[in-house]
Amino acid sequence: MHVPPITHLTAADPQVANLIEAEAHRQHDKLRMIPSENYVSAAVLEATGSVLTNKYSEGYVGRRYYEGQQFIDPIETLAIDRARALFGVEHVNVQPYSGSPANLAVYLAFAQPGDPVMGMALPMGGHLTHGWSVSATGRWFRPVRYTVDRRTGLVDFDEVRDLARAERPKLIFCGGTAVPRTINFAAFAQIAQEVDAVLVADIAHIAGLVAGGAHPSPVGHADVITTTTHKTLRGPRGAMIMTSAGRATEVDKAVFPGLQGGPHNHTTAGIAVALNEATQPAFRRYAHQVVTNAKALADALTERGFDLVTGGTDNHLILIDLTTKGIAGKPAAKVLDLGGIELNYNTVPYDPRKPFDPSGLRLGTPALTTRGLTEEHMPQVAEWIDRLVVAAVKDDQEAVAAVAGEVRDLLSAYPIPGYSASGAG
Ligand code: DSN
Repeated sequence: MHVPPITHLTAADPQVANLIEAEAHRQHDKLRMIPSENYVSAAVLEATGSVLTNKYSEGYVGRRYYEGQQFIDPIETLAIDRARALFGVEHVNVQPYSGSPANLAVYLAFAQPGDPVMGMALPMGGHLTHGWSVSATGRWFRPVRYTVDRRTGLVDFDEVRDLARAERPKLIFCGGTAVPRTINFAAFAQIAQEVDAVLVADIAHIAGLVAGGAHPSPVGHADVITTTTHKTLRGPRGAMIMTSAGRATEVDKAVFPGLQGGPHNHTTAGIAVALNEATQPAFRRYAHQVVTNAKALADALTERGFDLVTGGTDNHLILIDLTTKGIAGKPAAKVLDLGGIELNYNTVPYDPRKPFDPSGLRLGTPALTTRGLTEEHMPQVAEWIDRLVVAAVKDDQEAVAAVAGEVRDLLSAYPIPGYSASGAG
């Protein structure tokens, strides 16, 4: 059952309550390997589900448009101060509703409609908001897209430099959603300086690794850093923009009143709690374990003949090209889910297939590491993935059910916040 029990909701709206209970159960029984997902702590859950959701607070600390901010201002101040200390930055805006609005605010702050803006192409591992055509950022600005090297799968800085010199983008985004390797912030910064562009490091995926010292920090290289708060950072669904004192006003004005109304105060409190958790030695160990697990899993998958984009990983994320396995990403992902392993189908660089039916799988270790799994478990996880991909090719439903049972058995020893298998609150 859900922990804490959702008794009021069960009485008031059993339909919604039952769906939440079912989702909590699902999150307990599945090996959750979508690399952008995690389990927040019980403390973050409580902050997010609190009365703070009742309050409007347009404006910033000490400068609000509504009364009654006696407790909201200190909460937002705590979140800001904790983020500043954790990441070592001068200014933080904790109000963006999520990653896409955070990135949009950066466009609003530092570019004009029609300006050239540069980012990694979505099929190469970038994000929609880095100028992809279906996003407002690709429609209202003039996107310039860099790729990755066809052979290595890595960013080709000669290409980035040549494009930047030719197109003179106002913004250069680095980071993405399917980047399995360390981001070379210094190399991007050198190019951005040369063409007088604002360098934006989108560290949504790796923020927890940066905070925990398991990935180099963009601070000192990027002019602006955006991140969601709910991926490796293990907070509630939200976002932050970090920058220098000199760019603070432009960023803050872009978030409010430029794009948003009242901040989600319950989220701000959850972010503050998560940031405090991220300063603890246990979080540092967690961040390093995420990477250790991902590397161990990448090795075990490679031994089983899986073709990994870039040949492995430096962070929390692995991108598999399934072409050699004789199955596309989507049907494989669906069977893996039935077999207890939740991940997502994904394009791989230079994918000959369509984005809605691509060649790859994207998976990662943030959530299973939160549960307590270590590198010793990764050969078993690779074996399950292998069996499920074979089962998908052969349409072997018995094999799928067998793996799902084994996954459940293992996970029963690794509790999650928010759910109790025994029913004990
Ligand atoms: N949806 C996020 C991810 O899965 O990477 C990016 O926005």
